Amino acid sequence: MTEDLSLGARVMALIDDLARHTDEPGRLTRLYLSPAHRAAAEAVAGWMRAAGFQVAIDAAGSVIGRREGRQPGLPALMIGSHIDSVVDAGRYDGPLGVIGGLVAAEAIAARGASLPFALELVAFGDEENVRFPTSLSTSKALAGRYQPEWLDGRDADGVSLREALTRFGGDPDGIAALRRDPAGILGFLEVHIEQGPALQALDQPVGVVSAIAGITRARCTVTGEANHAGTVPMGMRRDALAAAAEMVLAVERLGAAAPAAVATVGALAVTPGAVNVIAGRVDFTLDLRAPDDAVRARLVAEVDDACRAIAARRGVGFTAETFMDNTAVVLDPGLQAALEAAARRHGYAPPRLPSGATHDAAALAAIAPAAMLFVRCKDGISHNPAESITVQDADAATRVLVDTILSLAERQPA
Ligand code: HGY
Ligand code: MN
Ligand code: MN
Repeated sequence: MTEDLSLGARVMALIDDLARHTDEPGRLTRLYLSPAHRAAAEAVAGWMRAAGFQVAIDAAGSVIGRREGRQPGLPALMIGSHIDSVVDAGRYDGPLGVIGGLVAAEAIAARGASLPFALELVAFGDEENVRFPTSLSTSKALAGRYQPEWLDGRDADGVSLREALTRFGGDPDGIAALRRDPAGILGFLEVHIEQGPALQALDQPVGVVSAIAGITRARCTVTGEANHAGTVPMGMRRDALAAAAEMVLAVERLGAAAPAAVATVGALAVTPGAVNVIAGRVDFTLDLRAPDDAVRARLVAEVDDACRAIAARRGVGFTAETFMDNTAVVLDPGLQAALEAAARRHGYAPPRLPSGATHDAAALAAIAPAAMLFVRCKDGISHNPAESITVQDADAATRVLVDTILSLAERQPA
C-alpha cells in the first residue's frame, strides 16, 4: 500500500509557491516590510481565508487568521512562525511553521472536527531581525513587549522602521494595542526546521524542543583614521580594519572557550573600502548565544573587554550598541509532552532538543504556554539556499501537529 503523503505534498507545494516572493531575483531574500514580504503576506492571507479563517494583517505587519471553535469567542490555540527570511535564504526556515499550521487546520476541518477552542494561524514578519535593529518585534508586539525605540531604527538605506511600516500598510501607532490578554491564548505551537544535524544523526523526522538559547546581538563600530596606503609607515597607522580583524578573532576564541556558547560576527563593512586607503571605519555585528544566561552574560563582558583592550592598544575608537538581549526560554512541559505523545502515536521516537536558534516561540512564551516541533533538515543546513526537507518529513510533522491539536481538544473542557 503506498504511503499517503498528501499533507506533506501540500505543505511542500505551498512553501514552493511562497518562495517565489523574493526581493532579489535569483535568490530568496524577503526582509521585513519589503515588497516581497507584502506579497507573501497577501498569499498566506488568501490561503488562510480559503481554509475558513477570518484574516487581517495587523499593525506590525503580521498575518493573523482566526477560525472559531464550537462557540465564538473561545480562547485560541495559536499556531505559526515567520515569513521573513535572511539574505539568500532557504525556503523552509519560518514558512514550514506557517504552512504546516495551515495544512493541519485544513485537515482538521476536512474531518469535520469541532474544537473546544478557536484556532489562530499567524505569520510573523520580523523574526530574523536582519533589516532593522529589532528583536522578534512582531511576536513581541502580541506579548506586549514591543520597544517603541525600534520604530526609529534604520535599515542599510537609512529608512526607518516607522516609515517602512507605514508604506507597508501597517500602523506604528497601533502596535501597542496588539498586546494580547494571556487568558485568550491557550498555547502557541511552532513547527520549525531543526537547523542542526541531530535529527538526521538519530534518523528521526521530528524532535521536541526543550528550550531556546538566550541571545545578545550588537552593532559595533571601530573608528581609526583613513590614510594613504603607500605613505604611512606601519607603526604610525590607526587601521580600523586590522583592529576589527583582531576583534573578530577574539570573538571566535572567547566563544569557543565559553561552555555550550556560540559567538559570531556575521556582517562587516569597511569604510571607505578602497585598495589604496587604510580603513578609517569598520562596522560589524555581534551575535552571542548560550543556553545558560550567566554564561552568556560572562561572554558578553569578555568580548567587550577584549575589543576595548585591542582598540586602546591600537589607538582606535570602539563602540557597541546592543539591540537584542533575549533570555533563554524553557518551553512548556505540558505542550512538549503533548507533541511527544503525538509523535510516538505515529511510531516515532522524538528526542528532546535545545534550540540554538531563536524563534517567535521565545516571545510568545512570555504570555502563553509555548512549544516547538523540530523537523529534520538535510545535513542541518539552514540560512542557506541548500536548506531542504523531505516530503515524508513534512507529512510526518503535519500529521503529528494534527494529532497534537486533536489530543489537546480532547483534554480541553468543552
Ligand atoms: O538567528 C536566529 O536564531 C533565527 O534564525 N532568527
Ligand atoms: Mn526561523
Ligand atoms: Mn532563521
